[in-house]
Amino acid sequence: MIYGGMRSMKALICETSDLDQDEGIRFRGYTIPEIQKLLPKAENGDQPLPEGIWWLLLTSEIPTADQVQEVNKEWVKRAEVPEHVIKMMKTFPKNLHPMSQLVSAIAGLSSESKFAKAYEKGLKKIDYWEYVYEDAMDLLARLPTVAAMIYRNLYRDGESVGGIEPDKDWSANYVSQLGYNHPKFIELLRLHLVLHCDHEGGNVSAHTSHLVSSALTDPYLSISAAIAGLAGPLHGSATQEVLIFIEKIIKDLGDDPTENQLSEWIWKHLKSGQVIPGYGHAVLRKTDPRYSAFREFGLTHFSEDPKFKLVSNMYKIVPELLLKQGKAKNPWPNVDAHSVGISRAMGCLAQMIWSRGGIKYERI
Ligand code: FAM
Repeated sequence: MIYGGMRSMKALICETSDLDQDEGIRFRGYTIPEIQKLLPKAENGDQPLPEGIWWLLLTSEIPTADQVQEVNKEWVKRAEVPEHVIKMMKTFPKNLHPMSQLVSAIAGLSSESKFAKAYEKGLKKIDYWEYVYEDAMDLLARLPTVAAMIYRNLYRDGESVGGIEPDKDWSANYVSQLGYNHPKFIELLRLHLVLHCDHEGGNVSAHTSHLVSSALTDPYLSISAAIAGLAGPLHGSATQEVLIFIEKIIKDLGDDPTENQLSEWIWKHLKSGQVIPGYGHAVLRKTDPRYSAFREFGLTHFSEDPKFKLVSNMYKIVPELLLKQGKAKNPWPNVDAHSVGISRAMGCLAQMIWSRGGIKYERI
């Protein structure tokens, strides 16, 4: 089992979510459709606000609209990014991958860690979780601005991201800092940030932050380590791999290939020994319900988009080809087949706060 990557070895406790191989993820016991129904939405919005999933992961209670407002007000108050991190990000070269930039920027933010400062002054064990909570709130408040700065530095010639607008929620602020404002994009980002937030404790990014923070490394450095794990093409960067994969198909076959053309192209790709990004999973043995939620959103809002239709056709073709190849235990799409670091920080930090309530230094 160790050589096989410790698949299904029960070795971790996770308070915040539970992953069943046939049903998929439950956040504090709630399925994705339940979350979409029960969590507060923005005015005229149809997707849950990420501030609400953060409340749920931390407390196991469905928040009221006022409580969600409270979270957002706190994040608006705490959103300022220190000058030395902004300066550092401006020096990054264009060939430094955005995930490498995010890892460095979050590590640079550890100058602000209230946990590290309190620990130096003799913080009592019983109080660890409170300072991890403070750092978690400060980091989540700052992440969208950091991510938007990286995006603007790389793809918009370093244009200013602008300030945080107090009357906007976390997602709406993030979208405008990226330089967009389409209401459907804001809704899609809300869904994205909720669905990617947590996936139990055994995946690479969640386990990395759990392991690193068990040494009482501050939350900023622990999340920086987690994002390094998330940067792996078999994990979070599979989303980028999927985009590259789709662009390659479009380059070779155009954006409306027949099912036969698509099948032949993908089979050739498989036989070349490469993986099909966005398919398979180490635990799931069914279609990832996060994929289904994104697919629903696409069918509702942009069913005629050529790339959406191509992804839909892959859903008809890829499982059969993976079964035909006979290696993958799960031939179905995972979340990346449709859409990551900002959101996963919520789950890692919520687990970290609970772990500092009593889980010790990990040493296997
Ligand atoms: N395309 C081609 N081959 C695949 C495959 C895929 N989508 N999924 C699994 N396989 C292969 C796998 O490489 C292994 O081959 P070898 O025996 O030659 O090493 C074989 O099938 C058995 O693998 P498995 O036990 O079914 O899956 P694992 O638990 O080893 O790996 C994944 C799970 C996710 C790493 C694997 O499915 C994969 O590489 N998928 C493509 C990359 C991807 O989409 N990753 C994102 C996963 C997502 F959930 C996330 O973490 N965000």
